[in-house]
Amino acid sequence: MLIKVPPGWTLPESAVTPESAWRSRREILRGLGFVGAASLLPACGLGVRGSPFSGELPPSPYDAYFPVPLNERYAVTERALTDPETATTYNNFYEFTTSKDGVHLLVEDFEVEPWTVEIAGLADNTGTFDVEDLLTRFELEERIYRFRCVEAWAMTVPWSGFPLAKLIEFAAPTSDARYVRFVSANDPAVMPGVSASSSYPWPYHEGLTLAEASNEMALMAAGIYGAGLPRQNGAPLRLITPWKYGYKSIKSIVRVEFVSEQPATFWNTLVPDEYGFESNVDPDVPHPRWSQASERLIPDGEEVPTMKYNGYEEYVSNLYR
Ligand SMILES: Nc1nc2c(c(=O)[nH]1)N[C@H]1C(S)=C(S)[C@@H](COP(=O)(O)O)O[C@H]1N2
Ligand SMILES: [Mo]
Repeated sequence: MLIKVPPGWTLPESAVTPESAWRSRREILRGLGFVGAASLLPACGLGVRGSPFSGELPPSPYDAYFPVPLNERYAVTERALTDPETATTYNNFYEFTTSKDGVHLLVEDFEVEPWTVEIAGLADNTGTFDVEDLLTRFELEERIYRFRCVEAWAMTVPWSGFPLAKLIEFAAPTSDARYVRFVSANDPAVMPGVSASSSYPWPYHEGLTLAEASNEMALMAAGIYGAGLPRQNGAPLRLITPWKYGYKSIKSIVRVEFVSEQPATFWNTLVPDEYGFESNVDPDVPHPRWSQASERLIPDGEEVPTMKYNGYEEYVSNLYR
């Protein structure tokens, strides 16, 4: 069970108790037509049951780890959850295809079990770890986060996983480590997009400062909607940095490396004028080709104002003073 921590921003009166938070969330889920029998169990103790949904997701070898308790500190109250079908069929995963609605149709041969993650570089506890070792080593929790793609669409998703800070603590970086570099799987034999975009700087790679990576918001996600992460969403383990544009949230991670210099990143290498290293969500900094002042909630297309740091200013602004 998770320890209850006061929410980081003011919640409406109706959402301040575990029961009411759980109930209102169930109502959202029921409104979307996917409340199953499991969700009718009462909220237990201080925690809240994790997302009850799993029926419409493709089976995952990691389903047995989920659902996990919802951590209410990370609720989203001003907008509804995105339905799971949208979140699992409208994807950016260029290793497969640049067509968002085609990714989920191309992942069939992508094997995500067994899977190892290499912890490397400037740290005391480097090595190759089975992903199941990580999923049992760190307490898993569910968090509902806004997710904002640089292309100006947004969704709201219940991710399950563990804070990246826990993995960093486990890795024990040395005092020379100032950045964390992440690398995705890259297997052209089962990823048709790699050869189709052969001039791209594969493997997909990303980076954060060590301070950003240690921030409580940075989540290593292995589940979605109370089930194992579908391959199109970056199984078995991907990063979620919800205050940054979606391309920082690297999928299907095989390597986490502690380094002293700012690492190159996939999109910054490809189009340096359009995609920086930091990439924080900011309504006042337009993309060179479009405004970032508003965003489109998928699938309905409702336009809402973009929030600075995607609404997570209170958690992350101390990183940028
Ligand atoms: N390895 C890898 N990770 C990636 C991408 C990618 O193409 N390859 N796309 C990024 C982008 S642009 C976005 S918006 C999100 C999309 O995540 P989703 O499909 O789970 O919504 O994944 C990010 N992580
Ligand atoms: Mo994106």
